Amino acid sequence: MSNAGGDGRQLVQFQLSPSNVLKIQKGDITVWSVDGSSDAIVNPANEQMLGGGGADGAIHRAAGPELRAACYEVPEVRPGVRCPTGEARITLGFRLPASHVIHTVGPIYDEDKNPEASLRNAYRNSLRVAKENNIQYVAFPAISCGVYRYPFDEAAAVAISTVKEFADDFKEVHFVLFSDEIYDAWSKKANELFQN
Ligand code: AR6
Repeated sequence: MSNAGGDGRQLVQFQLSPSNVLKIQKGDITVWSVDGSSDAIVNPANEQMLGGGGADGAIHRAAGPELRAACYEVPEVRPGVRCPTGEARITLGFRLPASHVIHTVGPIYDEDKNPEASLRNAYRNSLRVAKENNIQYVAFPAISCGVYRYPFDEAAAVAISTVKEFADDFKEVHFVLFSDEIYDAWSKKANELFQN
């Protein structure tokens, strides 16, 4: 682990494999980008995939109306559902600094029969879609930790352990977290999981 900020900036990083770094930072995912050509931010969307509140709303505002149009083109798997819970879809990033957006749907914590499995699927399928599209840098928010009310500590364990499975597949995976509380939960869990 290293605190790469060194100046009080909230950023910790872990070398997951010789080629892959995990970075946990506080920030706004809508301004995130590493190279603008093979980077993707993950959007914690809903099954309809046409925008909403929280990070989804912020991402759509920053990306411009082209993003909604691209989402609209994603075929429905059943009426009103473009991306079932736990699955992921990719579009371009349009006016965002990141080249792509991976839309995934996390579980509604109180309603999902197995929220842990659904959250793990959301992370796993986002990373699979990223890999299939030759994305080298991926940034996640804390999927389901807002409107969908997933407890932060439990979500951190699922998020970080799932990213670890893909240690060899990306140059960098980032978590870009909006609040101190979530940033603290993620950094604590990563310290636990990567302590050797
Ligand atoms: N950058 C990074 N994280 C953010 C940002 C941002 N700009 N804005 C919010 N967050 P949420 P969910 C954090 O509610 O729980 C939407 O209406 C936020 O503080 O965005 O998966 C969708 O359309 C929280 O920690 O997503 C769905 O209907 C985290 O992102 C539903 O909400 C996720 O909170 C999805 O709910």
